[in-house]
Amino acid sequence: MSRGLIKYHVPLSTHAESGVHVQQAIAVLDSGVGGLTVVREVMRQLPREKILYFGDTARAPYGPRPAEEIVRFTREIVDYLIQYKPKMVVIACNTATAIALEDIRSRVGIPVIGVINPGARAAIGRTKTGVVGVIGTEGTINSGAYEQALRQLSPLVRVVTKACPNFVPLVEDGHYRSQDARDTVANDLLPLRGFPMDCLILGCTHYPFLADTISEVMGPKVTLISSAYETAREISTILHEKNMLARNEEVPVHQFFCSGDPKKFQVIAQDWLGEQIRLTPVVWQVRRVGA
Ligand code: I24
Ligand code: DGL
Repeated sequence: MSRGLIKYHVPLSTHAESGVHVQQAIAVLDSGVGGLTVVREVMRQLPREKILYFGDTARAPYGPRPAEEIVRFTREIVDYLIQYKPKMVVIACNTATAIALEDIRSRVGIPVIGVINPGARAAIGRTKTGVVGVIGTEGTINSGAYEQALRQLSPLVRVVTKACPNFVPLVEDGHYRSQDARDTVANDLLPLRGFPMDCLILGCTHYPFLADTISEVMGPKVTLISSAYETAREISTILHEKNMLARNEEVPVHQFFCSGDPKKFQVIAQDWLGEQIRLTPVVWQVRRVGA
């Protein structure tokens, strides 16, 4: 009797009732469109994985916001994405990682990855002088999260940090190849140039777009480290360790959510990812205090 049951047993899946296996996705979130750099790297390194992406474009940028808001916004996004039963959450925004990673980790029962540790690990693996530079938004730099991550990996490392609040607007205005961009970058990185650093972590989703200019200013001895590549490697390692890598033959259908103008999001995402995307606009239910 039990043998028959085993023979016709339907394997458990997230949608066991229907008997149809639905692939569990990797949930990726960001303050806006910058996290698409991580998405593109995951699509390249892990082409079988289904991605759910949330860009909080209505409330970006997060960089200048108080920590309390960033924690609250990140919780809201994770609560939204968790409905889709993802297998992992990736916080692709450096500012949200710096401020909310531990909070989110303590609240969900699936692996949560940020963009700070992967970049920090790459820098520690590469530095010979033991001096590592970090640039990011005000939120990221003021949190001290990079120093903490780097020191945990290598207690004697010397860390030099600098907030560069002018860089995100340069990229978003599309003027990141202009003379104005070169002048701004040269001026804002001036305080870093006296240090014997040989690695500089681009601790913000947008800075890779300024990489050529940053490299020109810092000189050929400084290796730039961007987190998108390193984070996708980390996702791959963790999914492999937990035996959770996707095994499907067919190409996954990704899904994108954004809280702001869906047309603007779609234009940037399709341009950057080089393919058509399925987009769902999200309207937050805002409850005003006293209303
Ligand atoms: N790049 C970014 N953000 C923008 C932009 C850009 N506009 C042009 N480009 N706008 O980030 C942010 C504000 N928008 C977001 C959408 O909703 C409305 C508000 C850079 C990361 C992109 C992955 C230039 C641009 C582009 C496509 C690819 C790359 C890029 F249009 F730099
Ligand atoms: N995504 C943010 C980060 O990586 C940059 C844009 C913002 O300030 O929201 O820190």
